[in-house]
Amino acid sequence: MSATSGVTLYHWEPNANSGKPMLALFEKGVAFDSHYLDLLNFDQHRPDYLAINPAGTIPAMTHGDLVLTESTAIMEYVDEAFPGPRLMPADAKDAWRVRWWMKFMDQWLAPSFSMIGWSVFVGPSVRSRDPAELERAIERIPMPERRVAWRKAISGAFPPEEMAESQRRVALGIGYLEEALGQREWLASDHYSLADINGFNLAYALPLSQPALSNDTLTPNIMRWLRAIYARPATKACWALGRTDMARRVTILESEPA
Ligand SMILES: N[C@@H](CCC(=O)N[C@@H](CS)C(=O)NCC(=O)O)C(=O)O
Repeated sequence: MSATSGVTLYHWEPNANSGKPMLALFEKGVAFDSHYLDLLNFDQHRPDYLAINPAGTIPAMTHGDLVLTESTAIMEYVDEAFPGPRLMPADAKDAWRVRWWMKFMDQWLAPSFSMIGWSVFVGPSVRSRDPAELERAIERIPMPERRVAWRKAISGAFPPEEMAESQRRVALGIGYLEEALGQREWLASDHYSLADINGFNLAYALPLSQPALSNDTLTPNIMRWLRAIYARPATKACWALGRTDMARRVTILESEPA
């Protein structure tokens, strides 16, 4: 997509934190220059990207001279700065609910999904590489806490109690989502909103990653919601930018309800 909007998005796969501003831009119909960074190749720690985001994390977005970081804050900026369908409800109570869900997901639920993802996908994807080369890549990471996360992922040394706590939070989060989606069509209001975009980026692979907890029998409302978001043209366009097997996992949502 070529950008007449002056927006460049630096992103990895169309999921998790990268997927949030990607999907918001597609929903708003904002053309942007897509700059794919391969997280597994440590592209996010190379000097040309650190010149844009010195923290060395993805995503980042530039709009003219402005450099924006933090995926949820970028989504809110995109919604405010560009025309197109509003993704934050005008009604105060609905807007509060959108922000409640985004806070809950970003602070409490997403780190648990992330820990599980890093232990089952990111770590195993890079573990077979030359240890000296990996160590040099880790030394270049600007944020100490990200160095710790990479070391844990590579060694597979996520403490069992931390993994158990992450699994507990994911199970609880699934329960909250199912309950909310039993009350209304979308997560936070009667209209599709940033809360749905945020939630989809966490939960799209639940029927694959947590099949005993999330499926058509146990969580029919989550499954209805995931399939409805996946069917949106913006979601299809967004996920077409994925390059790895991880992005292909979303096609589980093409299955018919059981
Ligand atoms: N709170 C930030 C988190 C950004 C973040 O940590 N992104 C991860 C990918 S989802 C990352 O860049 N990891 C790269 C690394 O740790 O090397 C946001 O929401 O944008």
